[in-house]
Amino acid sequence: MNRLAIFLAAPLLGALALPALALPLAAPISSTFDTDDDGWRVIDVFTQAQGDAAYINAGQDVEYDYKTTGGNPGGYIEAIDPSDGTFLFVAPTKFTGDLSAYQGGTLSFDTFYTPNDSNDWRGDPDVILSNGTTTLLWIAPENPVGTSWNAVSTSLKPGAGWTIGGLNGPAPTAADFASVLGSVTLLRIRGEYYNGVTETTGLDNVVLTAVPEPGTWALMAGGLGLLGLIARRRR
Ligand SMILES: [Ca+2]
Ligand SMILES: [Ca+2]
Ligand SMILES: [Ca+2]
Repeated sequence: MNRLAIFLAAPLLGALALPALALPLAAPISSTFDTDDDGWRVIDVFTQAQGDAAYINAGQDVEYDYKTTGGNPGGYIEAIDPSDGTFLFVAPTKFTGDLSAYQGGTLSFDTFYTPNDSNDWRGDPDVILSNGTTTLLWIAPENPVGTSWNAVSTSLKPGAGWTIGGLNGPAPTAADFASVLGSVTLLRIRGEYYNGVTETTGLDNVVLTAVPEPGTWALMAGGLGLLGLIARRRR
């Protein structure tokens, strides 16, 4: 292509590439508890059997507190262990439905519990994600350490430590993630961290983030390259 052709073609190609720069990347879904509890609930289940259907699906609502300060930053929610069963934070509906756009993305949240003993209770998953048929569980390699806010994060893809149906279940495939994320019916986050009816657990900054597909990056890079070419040619 000679220089004249590039000069003529570049603006056209640039215009075609511009939409790629704005390819819709699903916006993060988040609860920062800045103004209220954002529709979260806390449930207590009266069994500790890992992966048991009741453990995953059932539970009884218990009271918890919305705090306007002391979060990371601002407001957060906090629950006091209500029984010797397991208690969990239950996400509102915005964290359910078709979340396919978040496959391969990350789920992160901040938590603390007090008193803190990072070796104390490892019997419950940190995250439960289900479509009502297949349930994915994830537990961090270690419990949070210390009584101040801890950042916890996992990836929604194979190889990130998820299991199916129980903490000792098989590892999910990409197809399993696609199935669950296609119609999420529940997202629950761990509250139970300490053996005995002892702990107070806080939750803040729950964020579901999509990551661009490799193809998106390529298109963006291509678009940027064309814009650079146009800029050079116009000088
Ligand atoms: Ca907050
Ligand atoms: Ca408990
Ligand atoms: Ca406890």
